Amino acid sequence: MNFNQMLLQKQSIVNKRLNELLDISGIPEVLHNSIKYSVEAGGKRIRPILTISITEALDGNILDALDFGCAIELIHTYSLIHDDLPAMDNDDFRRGKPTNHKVFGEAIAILAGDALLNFAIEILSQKAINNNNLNYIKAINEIFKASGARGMIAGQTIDITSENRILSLDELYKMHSLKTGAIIEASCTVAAYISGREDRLEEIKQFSQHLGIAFQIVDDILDFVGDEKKLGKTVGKDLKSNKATFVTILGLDEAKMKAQEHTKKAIEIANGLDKTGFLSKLTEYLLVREN
Ligand code: GRG
Repeated sequence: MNFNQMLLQKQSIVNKRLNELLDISGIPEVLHNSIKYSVEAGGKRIRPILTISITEALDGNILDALDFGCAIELIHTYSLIHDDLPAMDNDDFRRGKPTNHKVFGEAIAILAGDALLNFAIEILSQKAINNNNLNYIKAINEIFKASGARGMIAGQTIDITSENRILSLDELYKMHSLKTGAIIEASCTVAAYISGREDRLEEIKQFSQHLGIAFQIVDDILDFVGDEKKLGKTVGKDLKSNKATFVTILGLDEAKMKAQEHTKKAIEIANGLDKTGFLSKLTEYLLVREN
């Protein structure tokens, strides 16, 4: 199997498991539809694929890693639903489809995001109970530290409160390392806990930090270039609002160079982590992706 086939296979495994996890009774119909609408709207499933791939490389339990990764994907989806709300980024499209609040209204979109976060906690705590495993509790702790007020929510707060002020490059790094980087890092580090390989934690952290920065720089570049395939974004919005991005601060060429540098460093570490080469190819794919 080549890399693209492996990626598609992993995406389809994640999608199937997400489907099963969300096939629950007892939820008001409109809420269930709203949750499924956003989870099934697509997405690259990068975070769960990182969790599964690193766990595989460390000889950990892949099925448990799949559930950890899917729970992280639910948290990611909640963050996107809330980020799109009029009170936040006020976006009409996400993943090429109308945003959740455009279809279901703001109140249901807020509740769907809340429900997704709570589902994630339910799925993960059930895993820890079933396995009676302290390492799983440590992994859960990492995930919610990363998504909470000292992680993703801190980053989102910095982003929102700095709207009328241009951030410096250091501030931009800091904001993104919290807003996007923390969850990407947790998607990777949980693999060390699931596999009982805390000895690899530092290496995985280094890998995920380079990957997270490269990922965000590429996101800014794609936004800037306004690729036609990127239907879910308002092209040029950041430029019009004078918002700092890696492209507005560094310029397009230097931003591309920085993304390449961080990708190169991530790949060097990935080669030591995963002998199959999938992780380094995934890292390369994130650099050259078109959405
Ligand atoms: C509302 C608490 C709260 C937080 C929102 C992550 C986030 C914080 C906002 C998303 C804003 C954004 C578009 C950031 C750029 C990087 C990013 C996270 C892109 C989307 O992630 P992908 O590319 O998306 O993995 P898919 O659709 O593939 O899942």
